[in-house]
Amino acid sequence: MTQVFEPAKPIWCAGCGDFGVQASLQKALSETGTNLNDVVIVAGIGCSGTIQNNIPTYGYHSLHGRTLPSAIGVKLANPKLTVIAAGGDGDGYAIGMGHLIHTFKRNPSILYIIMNNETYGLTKGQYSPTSNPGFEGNVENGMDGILVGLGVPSTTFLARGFAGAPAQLTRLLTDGLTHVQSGKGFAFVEVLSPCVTYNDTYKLWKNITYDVDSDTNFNPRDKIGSYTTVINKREEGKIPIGLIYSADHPSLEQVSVDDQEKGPALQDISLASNMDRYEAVMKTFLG
Ligand SMILES: Cc1ncc(C[n+]2csc(CCOP(=O)(O)OP(=O)(O)O)c2C)c(N)n1
Ligand code: SF4
Ligand SMILES: [Mg+2]
Repeated sequence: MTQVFEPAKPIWCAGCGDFGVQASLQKALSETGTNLNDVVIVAGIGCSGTIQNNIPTYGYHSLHGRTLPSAIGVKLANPKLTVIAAGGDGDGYAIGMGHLIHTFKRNPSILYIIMNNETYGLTKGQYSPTSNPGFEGNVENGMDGILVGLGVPSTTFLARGFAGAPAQLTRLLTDGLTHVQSGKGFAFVEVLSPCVTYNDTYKLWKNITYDVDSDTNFNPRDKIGSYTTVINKREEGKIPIGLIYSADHPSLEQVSVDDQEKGPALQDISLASNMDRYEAVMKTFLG
């Protein structure tokens, strides 16, 4: 008997930016003609990570900060899947930061969405790596994930959207999906997604976002120009949004999976079918 997965109802507070992220992601999946049976969403721990319960794709709720290594494992096992990793700024920029840098470096064709609300929403509003000084006793300046991505030579796709600008967000997620579905590598989309309960930033972000997509002098293929714009706008107190950088570099699955049409998850790995190879391996151990 075929069992059909019924998506859950979102558990987010009314007005949470994550509703906008989910709506835009669902539109982007539809606009790219993606078959939801071929999608796996690997989610982090946090309010944002519950997105994987609400969309009728395959889903995996990972450990806190471990979305990217889990998502890379799924992609390498079956490169034909569309793999989406999703989580919060705490998940991706605090406990998961080491994985983020190495994922830029490895360039697997995975779409990664960080829902940045500049706080740990699920654990009731502590400061996070992106929080401003003064928020909940924070004394440190916030970091910018886009600048981290620009610092890694093999980065291929960097964008930032805003839950309060849904048309642009849908376009960025559509472009990110197209990037990963063409096997071009890692597509990183940070979304400014306000936490209305612990850090309501809708009005502030509406005023301080700077849209590079509307700047006719801005070229996302020019790395130095992207760097300069992000740094200069940050110094002016603005947050750049839009497609910030795109480049070409071989993807992880291109350089590491022998047969992308038939990744390890699709091969017959039973002992009976692989006895010759098993015996050959054992001979190398036993001499
Ligand atoms: C290993 C581990 N450390 C800490 C926690 C507690 N914890 C759960 S969610 C979270 C942070 C959530 O913030 P974020 O990732 O920004 O997601 P949001 O809820 O804001 O969407 C923390 C610290 C945990 N679950 N596991
Ligand atoms: S606590 Fe904040 S991040 Fe979590 S669901 Fe509510 S508004 Fe969204
Ligand atoms: Mg958060």
